[in-house]
Amino acid sequence: MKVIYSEEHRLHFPQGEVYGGELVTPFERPSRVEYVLRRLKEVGLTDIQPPKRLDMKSVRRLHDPGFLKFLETAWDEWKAAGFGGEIIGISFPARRMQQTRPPRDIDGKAGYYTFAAETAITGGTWAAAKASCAVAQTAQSLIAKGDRAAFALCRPPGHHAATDMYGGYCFLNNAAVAAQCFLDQGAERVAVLDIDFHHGNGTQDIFYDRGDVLFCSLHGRPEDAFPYFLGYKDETGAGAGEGCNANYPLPPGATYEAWGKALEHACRKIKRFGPDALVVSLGVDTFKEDPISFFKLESEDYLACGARIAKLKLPTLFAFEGGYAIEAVGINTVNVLQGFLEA
Ligand code: SP5
Ligand code: ZN
Repeated sequence: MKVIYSEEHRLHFPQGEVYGGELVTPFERPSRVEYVLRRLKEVGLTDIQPPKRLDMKSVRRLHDPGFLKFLETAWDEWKAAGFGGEIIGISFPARRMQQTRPPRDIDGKAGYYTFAAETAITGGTWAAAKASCAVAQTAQSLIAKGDRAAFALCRPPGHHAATDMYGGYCFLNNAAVAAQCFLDQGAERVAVLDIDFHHGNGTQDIFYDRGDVLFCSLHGRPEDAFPYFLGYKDETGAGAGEGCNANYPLPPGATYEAWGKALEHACRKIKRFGPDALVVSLGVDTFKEDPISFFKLESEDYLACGARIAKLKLPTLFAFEGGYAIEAVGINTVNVLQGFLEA
């Protein structure tokens, strides 16, 4: 299995994340990727290639033009406004407020285009987000050309990024863009399986009313877990997409016993959908020692998870998402890939 990776991820390293009312070093930090790279090398997955140039066409197909312009220009506008820190939206268009008029003011615009204030934007964020998305696109093209599977070592992650909102450490939805690329190149149907601890609200949002993408997400139930406001079981899709969205919210403390059952259910649903390709949003914040999550998966469980995914016998793109128990992130992520390869 080839691995696609860009060093440009390092351009995105905010100093602060709002957590418990304090600014802390972000959980989503560059060293996460170093641990994955180290583990890949340890197990002999050494075919690691840089991405080709980003194709903005598929990005524009899924993300709003005003949102993309915002990501591109936000830092300059923030500096021009005289602010000394990183961009953190703090005012949001909440209930009964205008949600369709982006303000001119950069402070207002930041709030307009985000849904979670923990995610800061810095001078290098846009370049890193584009490189991360290019990583996913390049992995997709390897599979389109016949590879059975590929690992897109994306950073920053993507599954929280909606059509016109960033947050949850995500800016561009790498997995969604990869899925769209498969469709643009002739696939009839694509499935996205999201096994990150958090609900993939962005991916759900992007494909909610479409019948050509099945989205399945296993995650901490919204009553208790970020992003809180989406990810319930009764969200099943709309219009042509009715029945093409499946959420598996699970309670605190879930081990592989419950989680694996949900995975089994999702995999059967994917099989019935009959997709031409599978995109896996691969987060390992389901691990028992993750500092911001509440599932209790063990490192060996990730081998079983990868093996189950392999049984689908689909061309499979793994896109890296979350996972913050830094030192175990490498082992757990690569265990999914090894479980897949050895099945
Ligand atoms: C890609 C990804 O995994 N994004 C996750 C973003 C989560 N950010 C919000 C974290 C809030 C955590 N609250 C934890 C409470 C612990 N008791
Ligand atoms: Zn996550």
